[in-house]
Order: sequence, then C-alpha cells, then structure tokens
Amino acid sequence: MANWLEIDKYAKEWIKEAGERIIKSFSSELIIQTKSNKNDLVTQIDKGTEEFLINKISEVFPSHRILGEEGISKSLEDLKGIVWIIDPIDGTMNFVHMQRDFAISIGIYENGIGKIGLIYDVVADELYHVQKGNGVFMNDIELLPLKNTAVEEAIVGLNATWVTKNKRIDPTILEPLVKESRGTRSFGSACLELAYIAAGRMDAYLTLRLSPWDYAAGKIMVEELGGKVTTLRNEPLDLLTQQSFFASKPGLHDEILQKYLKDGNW
Ligand code: 2AM
Ligand code: CA
Ligand code: CA
Ligand code: CA
Repeated sequence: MANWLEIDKYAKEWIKEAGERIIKSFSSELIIQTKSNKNDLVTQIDKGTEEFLINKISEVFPSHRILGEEGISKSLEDLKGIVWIIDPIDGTMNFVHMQRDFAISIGIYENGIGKIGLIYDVVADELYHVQKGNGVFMNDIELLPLKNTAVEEAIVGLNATWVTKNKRIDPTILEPLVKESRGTRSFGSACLELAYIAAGRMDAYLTLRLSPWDYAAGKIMVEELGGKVTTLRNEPLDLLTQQSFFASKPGLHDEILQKYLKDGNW
C-alpha cells in the first residue's frame, strides 16, 4: 500500500525547493530555445527543474513512473502503478517575458486515478494542493465547494487564438460565448487557470489543445470541489494524449455545452 501522506510530504518539499531554484535563476542568463513553432518556448530552467524533480522522485520512490513535458519520459504506454505527471514550468512564455504568472504542476495518479495535485505559483508563493478526499487548499486556506454560476455572470478562461482563424475550430463558434459571458481571461498558464477555478477566481476554462502535464494536478482539484473536467465534446480525458479541454463549475459546464457547443459541428 502506498503511503500517500509520505508521498505528499516529499512532493510538497520538492516543489517548494524547485520554486526556490527558479527564483534564484532570475539573476542568471536565460537560454531560450523554440520547439514546435517560434512561440513555443523552452529554457534551460524548464529542463533543469524537471531534471531536479525526476532525480528526487527516482531516488526516494524508485518504483514510481514519471511523465514530464521536457524530459526523457515524454510519453507512456499506460498509467499502471503510481505515475507522477509533471510540468516543470507551466506558462514558459510568462516566465520568459514577465517573470511571473507561471507555475510548477505535479499530479500524482495511481492506476489512472488522481490522488495528489500540487500547483505552485512560484512568484506569488501560492501552493494549491489537494489529496483526493481531503479537500483543496491554497497554502493553509481551505477552498470551498464550487457553486453554479450562469454564463452571464461567468468569467471564462479562453485564449484569443480560438476566436481567430486556426486549424482546430471555426472561430465563429465560440464568438457567442465571448459576447454573452461576463468576461474572458487568458492567463497563459493552464494549470493556474485551473487553480483559479478551484479558488473561485474564475468559473470556466476551455481550450482546443492541452497536454496531460498541463492539467494533471488541476483536474484533481476542480473535481474534488464538485467541478467538471472533460474534453470540449464532454468526453472523459485521456491522460496519455493531447486533447481539447473544458473545466468548469458543475451547472455552467452543462450550460456551455448545451448552448454553445451542442452540435459538436466543429
Ligand atoms: P507551457 O507554458 O508549459 O508550454 C498557454 O496558453 C498554455 O498552453 C500554457 O499552459 C502552455 O504550457 C500551454 N501550451 C503552450 N504551447 C503549447 C503547445 N504547443 N501545445 C500545447 N500546449 C501548449
Ligand atoms: Ca511548453
Ligand atoms: Ca504546460
Ligand atoms: Ca511547461
């Protein structure tokens, strides 16, 4: 039997230590490389942070498996056993340009079931954490169960990419949601947008493309508080692939699907 209290204790210690290393790195020169396109950035700090975490995990928990954005284990065949799903810096563009609004995200799953989620907003020093069944916290403050909000009063996380010409969705489909919701936001860090839903700062977040390390931790938090997390076609998420993504307060999830995405004709 896994000792989840022990795993949680180490994970919290390591994520904080990784954050301190990132803060120290602000005074050194960044080496910025591009990946799939000219705006898809990675730095030596993304890679160094992931390596730091992987070394710690393999040292203390050699039987645990690891899935991470930048490292040697970018894909897994299955989710058997205990799997740590890591994004060393979520919001690399914010990290590079703004030195704020990025986070370290760690989701720990057992046979595909989310057990522990940690999202650390390094600069704000806000650690969002959940142990499935024991509530969600921001530092020491317990977060409240999510209540429904109507679209007209909802703040929706949505990147402008999806309402301009793109290869995944007709940009006119999401236009009514942009007009009818109270407002849209795009923070540039998917895991922080999920932490914000958990904290009640935002009501929904949707995107046409997200990877498991972006949402592995946040999904556990939003669900623990009664929210819904699916693809944009209301399917369960597959933690082994990149998919569309939709997290929201419970009633709002249905309302947005019914009113704005009903036909799935996109
Ligand atoms: P990253 O900073 O770890 O790359 C920005 O809108 C959000 O989308 C961030 O969480 C970012 O994660 C993620 N993201 C950026 N580029 C992406 C890409 N090419 N594919 C999938 N997700 C991406
Ligand atoms: Ca990236
Ligand atoms: Ca990411
Ligand atoms: Ca990243």
